[in-house]
Amino acid sequence: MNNKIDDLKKTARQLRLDVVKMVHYAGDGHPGPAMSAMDIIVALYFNVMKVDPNQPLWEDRDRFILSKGHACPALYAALARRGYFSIDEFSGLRKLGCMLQGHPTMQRTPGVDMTSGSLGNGLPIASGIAMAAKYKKKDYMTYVILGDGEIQEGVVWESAMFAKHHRLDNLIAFIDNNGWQSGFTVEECSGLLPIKEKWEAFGWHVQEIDGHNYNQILEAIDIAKKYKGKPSMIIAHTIKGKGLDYMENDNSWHKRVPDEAQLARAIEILGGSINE
Ligand SMILES: Cc1ncc(C[n+]2csc(CCOP(=O)(O)OP(=O)(O)O)c2C)c(N)n1
Repeated sequence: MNNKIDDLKKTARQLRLDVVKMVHYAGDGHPGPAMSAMDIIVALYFNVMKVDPNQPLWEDRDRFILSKGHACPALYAALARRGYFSIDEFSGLRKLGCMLQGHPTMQRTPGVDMTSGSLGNGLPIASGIAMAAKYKKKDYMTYVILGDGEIQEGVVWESAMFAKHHRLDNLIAFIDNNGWQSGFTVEECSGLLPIKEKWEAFGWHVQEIDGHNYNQILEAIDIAKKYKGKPSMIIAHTIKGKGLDYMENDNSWHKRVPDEAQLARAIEILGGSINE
């Protein structure tokens, strides 16, 4: 168990540095949101999900939707390090015609199961994919990560009702509960709180975890997979910018570019090198 967790932590350090490099070279992007979702993405791609990077469209694969699509450098780093495409693609982030667009684009990037970026659409589509699995008697799971600010979108709650009504226990959603949205805290912007009670009221099986603790992430997924008759929501308490001292909980990093010194500091903190 400990080796497994150590490996995941090591992978997450590498992927966090990938994000810093990608955004630095692109001169644009959302590093803070990528860092808060990173440990869930690493747990899914490097321990949990049944996928085959050589067959990105394999019918029986588990599906993943990054509904908060602006955090896509984290997903791109995971897909590349998992073997879907070369890390050479990182230098093309956000460039016209390149594989790695500013938001996930399923027609362009191998391994991306849904085009996202317009907030709110991930859970509706994930629910449809999970429903399709039920109809086709397939046993793949569908995973989706939502932002806490994102769940202000009305369509999220429409799909919450749908998934409960159709007993989609093959659907596991996460809320990346970092407390922030683009400008302010979620609390300042809306009457969203309390989040847990709302999902319970919508009939979901709900768990609350530390979204940077791999034991808790893996255990919650295990429990959710075994729970029958309801879709699962895992509310993951996270830190925006997690992993870098200058970025943690500083929401100016929602969309901001690390300079040369900040890239060097990231290498110092996370290990690795500029060329790996
Ligand atoms: C429909 C829609 N409205 C607005 C935006 C612009 N936008 C991009 S990120 C963001 C904040 C999202 O906050 P949250 O879901 O909490 O994610 P975080 O970045 O804090 O992890 C907004 C409003 C968008 N992408 N889509």
